[in-house]
Amino acid sequence: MSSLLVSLDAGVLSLTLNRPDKLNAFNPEMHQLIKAAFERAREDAGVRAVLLTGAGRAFCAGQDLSERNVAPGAAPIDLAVTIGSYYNPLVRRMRELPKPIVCAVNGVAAGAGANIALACDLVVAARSASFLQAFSRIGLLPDSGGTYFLPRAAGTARAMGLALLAEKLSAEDAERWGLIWKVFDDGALVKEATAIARALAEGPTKAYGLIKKALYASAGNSLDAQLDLERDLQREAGFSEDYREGVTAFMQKRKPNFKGK
Ligand code: T3D
Repeated sequence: MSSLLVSLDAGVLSLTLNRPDKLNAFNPEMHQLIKAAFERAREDAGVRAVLLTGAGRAFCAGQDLSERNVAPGAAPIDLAVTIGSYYNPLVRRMRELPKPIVCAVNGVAAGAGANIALACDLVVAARSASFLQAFSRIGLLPDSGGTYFLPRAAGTARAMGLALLAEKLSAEDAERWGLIWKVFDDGALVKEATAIARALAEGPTKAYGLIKKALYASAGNSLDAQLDLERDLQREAGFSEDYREGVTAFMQKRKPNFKGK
């Protein structure tokens, strides 16, 4: 059975991390498959939104630690290699994808699994799900963007507490702290997340890509620079077919039929 399930339906590319016995921990095969899936998401015009979730009771437990269990006296593994070749490129690929990524956190999201969830554009979670910066429990620091996303979304005090104490954060607290968009009852998560992804897949894809660009640039920009960026990106949006359709539909008092162009 593949460690990543991939399917395309109604413009939504669904990606399901699929190593449930290991709580969907990352191994090299899963990294290769998710890389290929996000490359497809970028290249395939038929993909207008991505939905990422996990199989079984967990979303993802981060790195597969059975691959890190070195024998006493053996040389340590250089973690910069996997971070540089897998985790960092994945987070960059997700943030740079000019299409929206919805993450449905169906259970515990730990280690890199938590931060890959937070790297998605719109994160929803089951009420029973949780987020765990598990790293310090094994002598590491948060990676996969954790030290970037957490202080910006939750503030340094909360980011520090999560990273140092490595306590589980409930989905409801993650929502309250502004780390994620919404919590749904467990039984409703799949339906709600799919509905969100489908709605996005029917939307003005180009504008969504530009929204990602603008919002993700904001943290590093002055107001002046951000105003200039908004002007430049709005120019691009204004040249899109979907903008023309959006205004025409508004004037004709009908629902717009966006094509993602
Ligand atoms: O190494 C590099 O390349 C650098 C990059 C690092 C990125 C990272 O992600 S480092 C952090 C790695 N992840 C963790 O430290 C989390 C480890 N897992 C846990 O802390 C717990 O499993 C959870 C809190 C996520 C869930 O706890 P619980 O009690 O619900 O489940 P469990 O019993 O611990 O796990 C169930 C099974 O999944 C169990 O296997 P078994 O005993 O039934 O055969 C467990 O060993 C396995 N499992 C869970 N997480 C991992 C894992 N197996 C391998 N790797 C895992 N990360």
